[in-house]
This record gives sequence, C-alpha cells and structure tokens, in this order.
Amino acid sequence: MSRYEQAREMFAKAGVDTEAALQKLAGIPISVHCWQGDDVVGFDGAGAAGDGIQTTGNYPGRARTPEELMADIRLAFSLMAGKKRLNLHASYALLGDELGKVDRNAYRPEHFAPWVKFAKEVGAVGIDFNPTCFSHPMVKNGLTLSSPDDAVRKFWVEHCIACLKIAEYFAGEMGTYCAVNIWVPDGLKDVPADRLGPRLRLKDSLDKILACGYDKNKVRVAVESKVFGIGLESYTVGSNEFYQNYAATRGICCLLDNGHYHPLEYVSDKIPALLAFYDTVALHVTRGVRWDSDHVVLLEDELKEICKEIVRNDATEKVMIALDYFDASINRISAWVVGERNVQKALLFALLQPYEQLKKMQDEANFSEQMMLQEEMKTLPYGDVWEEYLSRNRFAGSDWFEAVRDYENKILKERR
Ligand code: RNT
Ligand code: ZN
Repeated sequence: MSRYEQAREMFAKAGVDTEAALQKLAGIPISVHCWQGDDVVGFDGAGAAGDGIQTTGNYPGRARTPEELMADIRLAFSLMAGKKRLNLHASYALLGDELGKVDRNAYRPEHFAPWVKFAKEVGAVGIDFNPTCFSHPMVKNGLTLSSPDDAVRKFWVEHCIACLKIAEYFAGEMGTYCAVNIWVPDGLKDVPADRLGPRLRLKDSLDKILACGYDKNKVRVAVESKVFGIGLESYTVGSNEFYQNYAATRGICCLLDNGHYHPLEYVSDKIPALLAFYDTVALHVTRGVRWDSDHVVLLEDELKEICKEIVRNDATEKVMIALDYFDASINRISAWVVGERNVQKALLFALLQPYEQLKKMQDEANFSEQMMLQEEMKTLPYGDVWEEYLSRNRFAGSDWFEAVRDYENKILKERR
C-alpha cells in the first residue's frame, strides 16, 4: 500500500473521505496578487510604494517592467497547484505611449488588455482588481476619498469609477466575476479634532462611486478596513465598524485582511459572523508580525482556523480568498509560492476534518470527546494526502525550489 492509500484508510476510519477533499481542493480558487513581484511599485510612475503602504528589503531581482513581472508570475503560477485568479492593482496599467499623459482617473480597459491575454495564457480562471489610492501625488496629507479638498476627493472618485469599468471588462473577458477591493490609506498621525467629518466624506465618496451604474452581476465590490497604518497611528477613517455598516447598508461586501485587526482579534471568528449576514465575504490572507507587516503567509494555526471556517460553513464559493503580502527581503517568487501553497495546505487540512461528528458533539455538550477528536485529527498524515494532491496535479513536492533557484541564477541576478 502506498503512503497515500494508508492515509486514505486512516482518514476513512475517522469518517473523512480524502478523495472528496482532493477534488474539492482543486476547485477552490486563490487570487494571487501581482504586487509581491515588484514590491508594490507598479508601472505608472510612482517609483516606490508610499502614502500609507511600505515594503522592506532589497533582495535582488525585483521585476521592473511588465515583461519581467509577467515572466515571474508565469514561473510562480507554474509552481502552484490548483485554481488561480490573478489579482491586479490599477497602478499596473500598461499605458504605453500614454505614460505620463493619462492619470489614474482616466484609465481605460485597453490599458489592461495585455493582462487579460496574459491571465488566459497562464491559466488564471479570473481577474480581480483594486483601485490604487496610494503612491500618488493626489494623496494629500495622507487622505484620498475622505480629503476635505474637493478636488482630491473628485480625483479618487473618478479613479474608482474608472476601475469599476475596467473590472466589468475583466469580467466580460474572463467569463467570471471580478472582485474589486477598495482600500484607502486615509488616517491621521495624531489625535484628531474631527473623527466624524472624514468618515462622512468617505461615505459620500463611496456613494458617488457606487452610483456610477456598474454591472453587479459582473463586479463584486468590497471595502477593506484597517486598524492603523505607519504614520497614521491615531485614526483610520475606514475602520472596521465604518465599513461593516457601509457594506451592509449598500449591498456590497467586506474585505477582511487578517493583518488589519488588533493582534488578539481573529479573522477566523469574523468570517462566520459576516456569513450570517452576507452572501459574499472577501479575504486578504497575510501574516502580520506584531503589526500589519505583510510577511509571507506561513502554515499557522490561525490560517488553518480561517480555512476551517470557510470549509465547514460550506462557504468556499462565498469567501473570496486572495493573498496580500509583500516581502522584498527574500526571493519574491519563492515568497509567492510558499504563501500560496500554505493556503492550499490549510484548505486541505480543513477539508480533512470530520465536521458532522464534531458539530454533533458540540451541540450535545460532549466537549471532552470533541476536544479529544479535534486533537487526534491534528496528527493524521495530512502530508501524504498533500503529496498525492501535488502528484495528481503534476507538481513535485519540495523540488519546486530548484526551479526558483535556477531562475534566480539565470534571470533575477541579471536585474540590477
Ligand atoms: C493595505 C491593504 C491593501 C494593500 C494592497 C496592496 O494595508 O492591506 O490591501 O496591501 O491593496
Ligand atoms: Zn489587504
């Protein structure tokens, strides 16, 4: 008997069907962020990430051009099993001759046509999109959609509307929804004199954006809250309460980034809270080290717990899973692949739990047995099921790093 066959029997004894789990895992898309490859710089002239967002490290090989970024994503995708969506930011527009002439409030679908072609080539099953409300001179005093300056708000409203139109185009081209996530850095370094005013302006700006008449069958709009940012420690306009109420009253969805809460708040617990009210929940999977540091996602308990909430609530189609981290201190392709594979591993772990039995134990207050079974499940041979998944998808276990090392030596080291 192969290791997988043995594992299959062990899981079967616990009432878990590994074949069903493998099949399900292969169908859950993960939206892979383009911005890990170039330290969130983009191609529209910023030169570096800023205005509320920050990367650290200077490992050689940052993708500097669309060609380089696409080549890097192509390699990364080839080392990730399972379904992938491609997650783009507006700052990755391919402006061509219009670079320097067209600003973000006037981006058009054609500026993203090469991305559509590329997404199809690499087998992405969809494209997701994000307005880029940072790294730009129109971020004034740390504010965008909530700025007291009418011209600033107008610019970013126009940008977000342009993004909704581009998202409709992506959805049409890819034949699936496009998730559009609005995150703005808006906040204040020190004790505010007015906490309500900026929120009312943000609310009004968002209303203007949503009123543009986008196709709700194609575009799923999400709003992403945050607790604080560097240089904006005292106040964040788009707080959790603000956006949850905004989303609930406007029929859009919330995006939960697991780096955006106080360290003892858990996104795994927020997912079922939202699922009680929303059809869709958007997720940014990251790893905060002491703060929203956007380290590469590791296979940690909270990640497993997040995936358990998605799987056991039958929400794999409701929760839109996206990666959001950017580490510039290590090989960026490795960063992508390690993080994506960890989410898949955590999903597999979640798919291999005997939920019916466990829920029954909880409802019958049979807590001793529930604890025992949950703990026993932790040491079943998941690794053997994971290896089987990889081999069925034609991906070698840990050999993938050879391809990354090779690429680093041949390609990345030449980028100076
Ligand atoms: C920032 C947010 C946001 C960004 C990306 C690049 O704190 O997490 O989602 O990371 O849009
Ligand atoms: Zn995020």
